[in-house]
Amino acid sequence: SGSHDVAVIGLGGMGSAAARSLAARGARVLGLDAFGPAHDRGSSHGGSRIIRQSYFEDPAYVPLLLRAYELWAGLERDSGADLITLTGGLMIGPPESTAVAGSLRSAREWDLPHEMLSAAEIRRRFPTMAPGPGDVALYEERAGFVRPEATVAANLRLAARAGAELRFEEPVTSWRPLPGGGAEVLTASGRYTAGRLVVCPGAWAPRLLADLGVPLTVERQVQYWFAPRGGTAAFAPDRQPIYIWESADGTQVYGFPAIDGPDGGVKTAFFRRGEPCEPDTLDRTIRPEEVRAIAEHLAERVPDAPGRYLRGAACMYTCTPDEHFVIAAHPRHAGVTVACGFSGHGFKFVPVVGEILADLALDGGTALPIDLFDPRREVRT
Ligand code: PYC
Repeated sequence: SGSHDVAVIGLGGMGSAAARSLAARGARVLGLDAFGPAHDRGSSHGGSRIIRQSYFEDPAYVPLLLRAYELWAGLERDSGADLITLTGGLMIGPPESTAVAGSLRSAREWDLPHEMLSAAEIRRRFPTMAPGPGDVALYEERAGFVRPEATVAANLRLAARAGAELRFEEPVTSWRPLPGGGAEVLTASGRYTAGRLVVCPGAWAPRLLADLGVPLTVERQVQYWFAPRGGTAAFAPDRQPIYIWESADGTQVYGFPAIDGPDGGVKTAFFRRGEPCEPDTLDRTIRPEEVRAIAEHLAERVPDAPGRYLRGAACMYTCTPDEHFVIAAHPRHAGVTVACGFSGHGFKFVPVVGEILADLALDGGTALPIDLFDPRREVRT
């Protein structure tokens, strides 16, 4: 209804942050989502996401993380919500593993506070962890977790307070640039026009950004909660850090402390090992054999964590071939900005991605370094 300065397609982590940043800068924003506010149908649910700075994926993420930490504090201040908790974090594995060697590379390149721990030191300081003799860890005090649903809800509240029109249960069926500038968006029940478009479609990117030129694959990922053996006391957030643990074969498992009290259990999952899926037909049933597989894997590393299985939740990753994000002006359509392909490690960047998307949509560029996320890059697989 009426014309807006910017329409934002998708109000999950990235879209809600974009809507907030755009509205805060005075843009008349329309936000559209296929489901309700802070829903669990996409990739922004499950109660927790890891945040860390010594980024093993590539040192180029570090300046964005440093800015993200500032913005997380601002988002908490502006919303009054409790969104980020620093518990410390362990990146564990053989010294040459990506998790350890990559984290150390970023820590050194950016002079980030960190400690290298031997297996014996890991065991002494963090008694829940049972590293093998060949394991070491990079420990960083500034790692922790953020709250995805509360973050999306906070962004949406702040966006609405700044005047954004947010429409839910309204799936976008198509969009197109208009010949005279601006764009048209069609939904299941309406037609909208806006001067600019910001497309944050999550797992629906293969459909809504089909001509982006980046091959995206959507993966089913399961998050599991267990009641630890012996109770949650040893896993309390002031004792138990978040961890990403890489095995010699490259498998990564990650986990959180008991962040929701004695009955909430501890969350764990495999990182980057999902089966291909379609977002509209995602199998949300958790299979006994997958619960068994994670419990067995974890039992060898964090022996008391996989006590009694509590529940699981299916989620999705939208992956690029090199697992780096796509954040850019659309290479083929003026006035269209895109953010997708977060490849399972995007949520910690939510506030800085919102800032970048507002920069790109309103100013046509950003001072933050985003070359790694260019959809026209040569992708290494
Ligand atoms: O980005 O830290 C991360 C992460 C861990 C597991 C999934 N994503």
